[in-house]
Amino acid sequence: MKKWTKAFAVLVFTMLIVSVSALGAPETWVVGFSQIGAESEWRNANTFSVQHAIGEEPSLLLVFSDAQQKQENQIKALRSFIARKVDVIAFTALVETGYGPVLEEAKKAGIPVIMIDRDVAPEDRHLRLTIMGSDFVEEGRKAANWLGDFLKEKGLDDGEKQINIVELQGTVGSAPAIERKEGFEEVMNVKHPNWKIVRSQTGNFTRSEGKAVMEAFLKAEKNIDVLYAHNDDMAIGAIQAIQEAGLKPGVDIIIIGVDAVKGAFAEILAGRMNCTVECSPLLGPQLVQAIFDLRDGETLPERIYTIEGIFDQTNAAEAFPTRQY
Ligand code: GYE
Repeated sequence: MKKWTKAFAVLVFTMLIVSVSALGAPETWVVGFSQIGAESEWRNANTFSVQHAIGEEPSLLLVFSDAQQKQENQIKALRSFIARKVDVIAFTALVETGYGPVLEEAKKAGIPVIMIDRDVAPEDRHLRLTIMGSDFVEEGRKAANWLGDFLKEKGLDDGEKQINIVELQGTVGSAPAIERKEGFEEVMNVKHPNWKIVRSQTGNFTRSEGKAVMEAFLKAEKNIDVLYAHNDDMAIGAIQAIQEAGLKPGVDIIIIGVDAVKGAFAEILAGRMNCTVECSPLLGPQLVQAIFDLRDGETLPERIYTIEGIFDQTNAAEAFPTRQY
């Protein structure tokens, strides 16, 4: 082969390789994920799920930031993602309000924002692309409906005598705290006029604060029939307080939590807790799917809900072995 023919053949071959690999390999996307902290079993499972799902994808690069329960840290992280021109932002809002300006900045920079788990306030929702996660209002309704059925079945509610409920709320101003309260109260107001929330305070979704607040409730109230905790960690903390006060959790006081983490299953199986409403933290795979759809130019739905159940002493033992978190 003449020299120039050889050179030409090499050139054509190289061009072929380059174009084939450009066609085959997807463009690498940088994903900025702003997590709120590590306050509960749920949160740790959620962080792991996202890190793991993104880590498995060679065409995605994760930039992770933990706000340690401080909104200002979270806003700083979002601004650094924008400055660094990430391709997409995934973010859980610690509380609903206060993110308008930074979301405007992301929009101006042309960076799509996918909320996972906790949404921002209704007036800022036009600034983000979609939200994926649970229906917290529905979780509150499920908790109240479970309680209604349970009390009826045990003959503990004649519809007249007051049922005294104490409530451990999640982080003040966060979507799950607002909406789990709303859903529970909606059912209570419509169907159970004799139920009364006699005390309600935040335990910040943590075991330690759940315990401390329950101790205060027990000192202030003589007759507590039910504890409704906005998450399992607070319920588990409260169980300790109830035991230390010489009462039997799950028997003297009916206990309902939300999340369905393994710790709650252990309490239900030991008879110290009565029910947990499932809220799945395993959002990583669906986040990755949404990012791929976006990269492929597809339009994402406005809301992506996870499908969830409810567990009590009738089905916890059967479900326990297959639980992933
Ligand atoms: O229920 C709680 C966590 O936002 C749904 O936050 C989440 C909640 C979850 O700390 O355990």
